[in-house]
This record gives sequence, structure tokens and C-alpha cells, in this order.
Amino acid sequence: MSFPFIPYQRNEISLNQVADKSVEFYEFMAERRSVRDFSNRNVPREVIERLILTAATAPSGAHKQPWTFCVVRNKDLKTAIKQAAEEEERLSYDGRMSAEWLADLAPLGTDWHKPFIEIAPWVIVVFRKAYELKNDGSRGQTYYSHESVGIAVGFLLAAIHNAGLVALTHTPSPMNFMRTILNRPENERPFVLIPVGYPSANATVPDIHRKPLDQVAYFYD
Ligand code: IYR
Repeated sequence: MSFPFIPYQRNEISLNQVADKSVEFYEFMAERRSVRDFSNRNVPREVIERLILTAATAPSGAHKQPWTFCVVRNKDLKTAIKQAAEEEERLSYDGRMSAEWLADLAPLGTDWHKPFIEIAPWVIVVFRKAYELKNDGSRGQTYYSHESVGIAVGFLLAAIHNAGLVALTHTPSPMNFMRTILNRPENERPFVLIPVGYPSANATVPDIHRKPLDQVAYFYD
């Protein structure tokens, strides 16, 4: 079986416009911040649906699209997720994380409390399909699923920022409780948990900066 191939059609733009767009998008993305202080202000479900559609435009190994986005607004489920996440996080902060790890996090002021899970109007839980589970119960392979889902999460964070909302990339660890709470099939592995909403009126972010180009890129011209 092979897909029919169709022309790739995109309007060509001048190099000046290319340069302008690259500056514009860089400056826009440079304003994105991980935010931990959420408002409980509602965001319509249709908005979240489009953000997820955007995430799901990501490339994936053999186009298997090995992701599931579970979107939680239900209050009881959010409470259950918060409780389970805090239980794991408390164990991590109180002994499972190395001294170096705790020292690296100390300036960011994180701890095991995760109130944002209940406060944010939506919590998107991203699952990675380790393999496909077909209707007849048989399995199919996925490929480069970590890379694929990572890219999709990047698209999602960009879409959230573009929509004027904020998000936090939260990785309670271990995170297998998410499969139980959300009743997901055995082929799905929790990847990341992303509260989404408006920032609270008094939200703060650490005054941190990104590495300059010459520390992150090497050109072999
Ligand atoms: N998962 C924990 C700890 C944590 C780890 C890293 I690396 C961070 O950049 C931030 C937090 C938590 O969510 O608190």
C-alpha cells in the first residue's frame, strides 16, 4: 500500500519576508514562560480542541501519530490527579531526588505542592503510545514515539502561547497513576501533564535567561 502523492503547494515569499517572519516568531516565542500561578478563569472547550488539533499536526514516525491528549476539566478527576501527583512528588522531594537535583531546583522555588492542577481550568495529560492497540486486540508498532510526542508537546506549548494563554510542563514522577485515574489502555504511557489557562493576576516567573546562540549552536559553514 502506498499513499498517493500530491503537489506540495505553498506560496513562495521573498527572502525579506522570510527574514521578517523569523524575527517576528523568535521574538514572540521568546516571550513564552512556564507559569505556575494560574487563574481559575474559564477557557472554552473549543479553544482547547483547536490547540490539540495544532499539536497533532506534528510529524511522527511512519505517521503513526502515537499520541493521546486527555483533557480534564472534571473537578473530581482534577482533585484525584492532584492528590496522586503530590503523593509522588512528596516522595521525590523528600528522598528520591539527588542532592544535586534539589540544589538545581532550589532557585526555582518548586516543591511537592501542585495547587495549579486544581486551579487551572484545563489539565491536558499527554500519553505516548508505546505501540498501537488494534480493535481486534492485536498490536502494531509505533516508531520514535518519544521524539514524536515531544515534538507534538512543543507544538502544543507554542499554540497555547499564541492563544494568549499559559501552561506549565509538569512531570510528576513516576506518573503511571495517570493511566489508572484516566482509565487508559495498556499501550498508553503518560508523558507529561500540562495545566492550561490564564495566569493569575499576581503571577510571577523567575528572572532567568536563555543561552545565547553561540552556546547552543555550532555552524559548520
Ligand atoms: N517533577 C517535579 C520536579 C521538577 C523537576 C524539574 I527537572 C523541574 O524543572 C521542575 C520540577 C515537579 O514538577 O515539581
